[in-house]
Amino acid sequence: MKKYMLAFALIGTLAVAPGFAAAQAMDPDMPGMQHDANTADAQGTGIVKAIDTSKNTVTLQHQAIASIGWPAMAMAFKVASPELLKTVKIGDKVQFSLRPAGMDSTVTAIKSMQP
Ligand SMILES: [Cu+2]
Repeated sequence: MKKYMLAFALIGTLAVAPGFAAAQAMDPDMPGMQHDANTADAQGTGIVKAIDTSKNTVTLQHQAIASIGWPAMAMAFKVASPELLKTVKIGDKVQFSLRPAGMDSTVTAIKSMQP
């Protein structure tokens, strides 16, 4: 009896392992995984409240961003490139693109809107 149970246990392990490995290998290609930042960027609008070139951040009073479920708020964002901070000034109304990651979200593009 013990021999049979061991055999079943081994067969069970062998049957499950390949499926588990395949599922893990497929994860990066599953829809909804945001491994390609460009296609996942959210769009927002807001007003520039502060610019910090030493920390590479811009503080935005932004409108709600429905696509990622964010309410309107003021917060500091890292910018993808220091060059982005040169294109806007405090008080500007801006459109921006965002790579969403909670409080670590990064602004990937920003431009002043025409008044
Ligand atoms: Cu925010």
